[in-house]
Amino acid sequence: MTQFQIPITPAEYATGLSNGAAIKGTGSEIPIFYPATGQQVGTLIEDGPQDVDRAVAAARQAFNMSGWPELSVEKRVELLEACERIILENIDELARLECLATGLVMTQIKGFHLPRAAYNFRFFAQYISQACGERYDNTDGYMSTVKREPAGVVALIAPWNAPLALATMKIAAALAFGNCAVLKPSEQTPYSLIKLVSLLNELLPEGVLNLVNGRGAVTGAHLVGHAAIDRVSFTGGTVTGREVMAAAGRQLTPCTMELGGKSANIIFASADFDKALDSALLSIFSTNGQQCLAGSRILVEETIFDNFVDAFLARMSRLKVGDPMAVETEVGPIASKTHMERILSFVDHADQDGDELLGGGHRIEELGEGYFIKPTAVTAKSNASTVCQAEIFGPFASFLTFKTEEEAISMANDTEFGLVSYVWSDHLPTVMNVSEKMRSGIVWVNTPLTRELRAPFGGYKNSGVGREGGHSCEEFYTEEKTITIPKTPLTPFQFGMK
Ligand code: TXE
Repeated sequence: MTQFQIPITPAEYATGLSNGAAIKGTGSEIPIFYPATGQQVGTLIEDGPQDVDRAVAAARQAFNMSGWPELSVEKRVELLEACERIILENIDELARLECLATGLVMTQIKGFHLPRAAYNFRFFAQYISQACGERYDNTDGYMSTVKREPAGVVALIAPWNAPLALATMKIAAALAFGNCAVLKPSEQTPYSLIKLVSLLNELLPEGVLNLVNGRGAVTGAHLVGHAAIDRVSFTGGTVTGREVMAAAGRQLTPCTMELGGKSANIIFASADFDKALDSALLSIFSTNGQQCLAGSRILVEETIFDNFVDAFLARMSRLKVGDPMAVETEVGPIASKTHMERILSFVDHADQDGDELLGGGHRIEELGEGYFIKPTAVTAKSNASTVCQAEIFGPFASFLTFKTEEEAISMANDTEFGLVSYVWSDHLPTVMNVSEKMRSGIVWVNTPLTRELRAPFGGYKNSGVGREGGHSCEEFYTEEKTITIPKTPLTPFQFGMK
C-alpha cells in the first residue's frame, strides 16, 4: 500500500500567541491529520474563551500603548517589506507545513500560494506609500479634511483550503492600515499560520499580531462575538458566514465575508478552443479543486459541446493525482476525510438527479489511506441538478450545454452564489454583453484565476459581503474622521446676546 513520506514533522507548537509570547491553550485536544496518508501528525490544544480574551486584551494594549497605529508610513513600509522577506526566506519550511495539514500540492504552494502570501505584504506597503487624502474648502471659509484612522483590533478568521495565501491578505491589510489583530486559523490546518505568526512576531512590536487556535464554534465564536473587536474579516463557508455575521452584528461590528461560489465557466464556439480547455482544467482542478473561485459549472455552446467534453475528459484522465510532495503531481488529496466523503456524496446526488457520470466519482484505493479522489466530471441533466447548485469544493466538474447567449447568461446567473464568472469567446460583442450581465463580483474574460490586488475581490448574493483589495481594504480597516476648521477668525453667532 502506498505510504507517502510526511513533508515535515511539526515542532511542538504552543497553540496561541499573545503579546508576542506563546500561550498554551486551556481547551481540549484536536488531532491534526496528513491528508495524503490519513495519519495523525500532531495535536492542537484549543484556546478557550479566557485564552481568546487574553489575545484580544494584548491586541488592545498594543493598539493603545505601543505607538503602532501612529507609526510613520516610512517605518510601516519598511516593516511590511521585512514581512515579505521573512516569508521568502522561510519558504521551504512554510511550504512543508502548509502541505502537511492541507495536502496542497507542493509545486502549487511554492509556485503560487507562498509568492502570493509574500507579495500581499509588498502590495500593501506600496499601497500605503501612495495613499492620499481628501480636503474640502467651502465658501463660508471652512476647511474640512478627512482622515483615515486605524479601525482598532480586528479578528481575522482563515479557512483551511489555502491558509497562507488567504490569511496573509487579511494580516497584511490589517497591519498596513495600523490595526492590531487576532488571527484564528482553521482548526484543521493550523501549522503554517502558527509558524507565520511566530516569524512575523520577530519583526512586529509585541501584541500587534496575536494568534488563537481552536474550533470555530468555540474559539472562533468567542472571538467574532467579542465586544472589544472592531472588525471581523472572515473567509469560509456560507453557512458559517451567516453565523459569524450574526454574532458580530450583535456588537455592531462591521464584517467582510468571503464565502463560497459555484462559478460558471461559459465557453462559446467563438472561443480559442485550446486555451479555454486548458483553463477549464486549471480552474476546476488546481488547489485540489478546493477553491472558492473554481470554475465548477462548465457551460459549453452546443455546437462544440461533444468535442470539448471529449478533449476535457482525455486531459482529466491524464491528471497526475498523488503524493503532494512529488514534482509531477497535479492534484493532491482532499483536505479531510469528512470533506472527501461529502464530495463523493455528490455522485449519489448526480445519480438521483439523472445526471451522467463521465469519469471519476470514486476514491483512489491504490493510494492507501489518503483522501484521494479520482478527478470527476458529470454532464448535468439541467442547471437545477444538485451538482450545479451546491458548492462541492473538490475536483468535480459539472457540464451543461446552451444554444444562445441569453440562455448561457440566464443559466450562469441561476445560482445562490455570485463570486466569479469566466467567459471564453473571441467575439467582442459577446464578451461585452455577457460580462455586463453576470451577477458576480469578478468576470474573467479569456483568462482564468487572474487576481488584480488593486481591484475589489468578493461576491454578489451568498458569495459574500464586502470586498478585499486595495481601496476596499482601506475602507474596511479604517475609520473615517472629518475635521472641520474655519480658515479665518470666526464671526460671532450672537446667540444669546440679544
Ligand atoms: O468551513 P468553515 P467548513 C466552503 C466549502 C466548504 C464549506 C464548509 O464549500 O465545503 O464552506 O467548510 C471558522 N465563529 N468553504 O465548514 O466552517 C473555522 O474554524 C467563528 C469556502 O469546513 O466556514 C475556520 O477557521 N469562526 C471557502 C473558518 O471559520 C468560525 C473556504 C472557515 O471554516 C465559526 C472554506 C464560528 N461560529 C470553505 N465556525 C472559501 N470562501 O474559500 C467556523 N469558524
